[in-house]
Amino acid sequence: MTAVTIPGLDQAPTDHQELLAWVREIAELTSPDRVVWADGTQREWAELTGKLVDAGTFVPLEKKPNSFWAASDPTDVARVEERTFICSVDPADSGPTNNWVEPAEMKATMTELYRGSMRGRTMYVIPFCMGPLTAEKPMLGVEITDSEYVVVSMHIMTRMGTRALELFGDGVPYVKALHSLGAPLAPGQDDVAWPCNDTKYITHFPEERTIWSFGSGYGGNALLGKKCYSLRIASVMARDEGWLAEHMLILKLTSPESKVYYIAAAFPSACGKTNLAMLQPTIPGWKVETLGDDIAWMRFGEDGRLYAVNPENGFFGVAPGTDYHTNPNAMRTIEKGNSLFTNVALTDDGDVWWEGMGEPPAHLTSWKKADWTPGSDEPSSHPNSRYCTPIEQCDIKAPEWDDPNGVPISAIFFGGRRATTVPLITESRDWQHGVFMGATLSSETTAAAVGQVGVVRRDPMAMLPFIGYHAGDYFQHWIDTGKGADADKLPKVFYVNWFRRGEDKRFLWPGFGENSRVLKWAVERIEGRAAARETPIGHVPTAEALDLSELGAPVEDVEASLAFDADEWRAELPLIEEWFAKIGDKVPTALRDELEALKQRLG
Ligand code: GTP
Ligand code: SPV
Ligand code: MN
Repeated sequence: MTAVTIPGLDQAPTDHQELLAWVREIAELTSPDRVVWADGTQREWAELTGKLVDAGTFVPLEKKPNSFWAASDPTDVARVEERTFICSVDPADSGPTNNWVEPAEMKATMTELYRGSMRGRTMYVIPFCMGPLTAEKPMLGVEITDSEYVVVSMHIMTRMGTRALELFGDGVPYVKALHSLGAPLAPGQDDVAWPCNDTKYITHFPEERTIWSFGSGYGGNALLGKKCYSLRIASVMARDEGWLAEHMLILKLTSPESKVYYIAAAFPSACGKTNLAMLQPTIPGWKVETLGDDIAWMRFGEDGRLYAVNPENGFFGVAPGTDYHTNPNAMRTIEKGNSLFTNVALTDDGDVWWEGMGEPPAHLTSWKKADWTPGSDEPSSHPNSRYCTPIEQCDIKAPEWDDPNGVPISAIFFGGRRATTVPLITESRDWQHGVFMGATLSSETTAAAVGQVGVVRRDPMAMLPFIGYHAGDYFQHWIDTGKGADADKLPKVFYVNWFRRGEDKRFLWPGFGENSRVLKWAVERIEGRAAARETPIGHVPTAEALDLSELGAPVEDVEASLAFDADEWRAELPLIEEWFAKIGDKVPTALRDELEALKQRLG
C-alpha cells in the first residue's frame, strides 16, 4: 500500500519515529490540505495572525501593538462541561462527578467525527512544554489542530515550537492532544470567521495520557495544554506520582519587613484568581508579585515544604470587570500589546472595550458583531470574554516565576462566590480540616462554563470540572498529602469569600486591592501575631483584628462580611451531606469525621 501524500507531511523537523507515526496517522484520518509543524517564531506569529485577519477571524487593533480582536461563533463561548468526558478504562475511576463513556466506544465515535474533518484546512503540529523548559523532567505535549487561532493562542499560553521539540526523545513521555474544529471545507467553499461544529466532545483518556477534542475553538476546549492537560490529565499523574495539580493562582507577598510569603489560591472559574494574583495592595509597605493566575503544580521539596510551579506561559483572563481600578496590573500588561481579545467589544478607533471600564463610548461593535450603543439591551461583551497575554510582559511578575524548582507555599486559600453564609476569611484548624473546607467548597456558577449562572453548587477545591478521576480518591489524595508531611511545614489553609452581600444585594467587602488586608491577616496568623475568634467553622477575624486603616467601607459592612451565623451553617449541613452522598463510599473517613465534628460544634 502506498502512503498518502499530503504536502508537508514528510517535512517534519524531527526524526522521532513514534511521534512521526502518530502525526501521519492523524493526517491520514483527518485529510488536511497540508501539514505544518509550528516553530514558535515571530515569523510564524506574523504569518498566522495575517492569515486570521484575511479570514475575518481577527481584526488588528489600531491602539494596541501586535494585538487582535476576535468574535467567536455565538454558540462557542465557554467550556462545555456537559460534553467533557473522562474515559477511564474502569468507569469507577471516573467517578460520580465526571461524564464517562467506554474508551473504545468513544474512540470509535470520535474517529468517525475526525474522518476528513480537516479537509480544506492546514493541520498544525504544535510541540509544547507545560512549565519551565529547564525542568528536570519537562512536561511535554504535542497538540495537533486545524485552527490557526489555537496555534497563535498556544504561542502565548505555552512554551512551544522548536524550543519544546528539542526536549523530545526516545522514551521521553509526552501527552498526545488532538483537536479539530470539525469544520471541513469543500473545494471552493468559503470559510466562516469562527469555524466550529454543533457536536462537541472534550475527551480524556487518563491511562493513555491522551486528549481528543472536537467541535469547539474556545480556550478551555481547544487550548489543550490548559485545563485538559494541566488539570485533568495532570491530576491523574499527580495521584499516581504523589503531587498535586490544582486550579490555583500563585502569588508572592512581601511584608513591610521584607519577609516573603508565597500563597496559592483556588477559586472556581470567574471567581477572582487573576485579580488576586495581580493585586495592588491598598495598605502601605506591602507588595504583591505574580507567578501564575490559574494553575499550580505542587510537590514536596527536599526540605519538606510544598513547592508550586505555574505550568502556563500566559494569562487567559476574564475581560469584563477588568480596568485600572480593579486590576491595573492586568491593564498595564495588555496595554503593551502582543495580546488577543476574544468576545469583547471593538471601538470605532480600533481598541477594545468591555463592561466595567467606566463610561462606554457612544458606539461600539459588540461581540456579536452588531452595532452597540449605551442604550442597547445586551452587554457589549460576552461575560466570559477573555484577554490572552504573555506573563513575560507583566510588570509585577515575580522574577522566580519561571524557576523549575517552584516556590515554597506558606498558605493555601480556597474560596467561592457565596452571597450568604461564608465569612470573608476563616482559618482552618489543621490540614485535615482545611481539606474538608476545600472538599465542601461551594460557589455560584458563572459564565465561564455553558449553563445556568448563579446556582450554588459544590465545587471541591475549585476542581469540580477538572478532577481527572474519582472525586473521593482525589479527597483521599489530599488527606494523604498531609499525612506524609511535617505538619509545621505544611501550608496553612484558609477559606475566603469576597462575594458576600448585604440585604440590599451590594457586596459587603470592597474586594480587589483591599483583599491585601485579608492577605495580611493570614500571614500574621502564620506568624502567630493576629487575633481571631474561634467559631464552629474555624478561626474568623474580628473587625479589629483586620487592618482597616483608611478603608473606604463602613465597619458595619466589614462586620457583616465576617459574621458567623450558626443557623446559616446548620442549613448548610444537609447540603454537605447530600454532596458526600453523591461521592459515595469513597468519601475519606477523615472527612466524614470532620463533618461529624462540625455538626457537634454547631449543636
Ligand atoms: P478564570 O479565569 O475563569 O479561572 O477566573 P478567575 O478565577 O481568574 O476570576 P477573575 O479574577 O478573572 O475574576 C472574575 C470576576 O470576578 C471578574 O468580573 C472580577 O471583576 C470579579 N472579582 C474578582 N475579584 C473580586 C473581588 O475581590 N470582589 C468582587 N466583588 N469581585 C471580584
Ligand atoms: C476557566 O474556566 O477556569 C478558565 C478559562 O480559566 S478556560 O480556559 O476556558 O478554562
Ligand atoms: Mn480558570
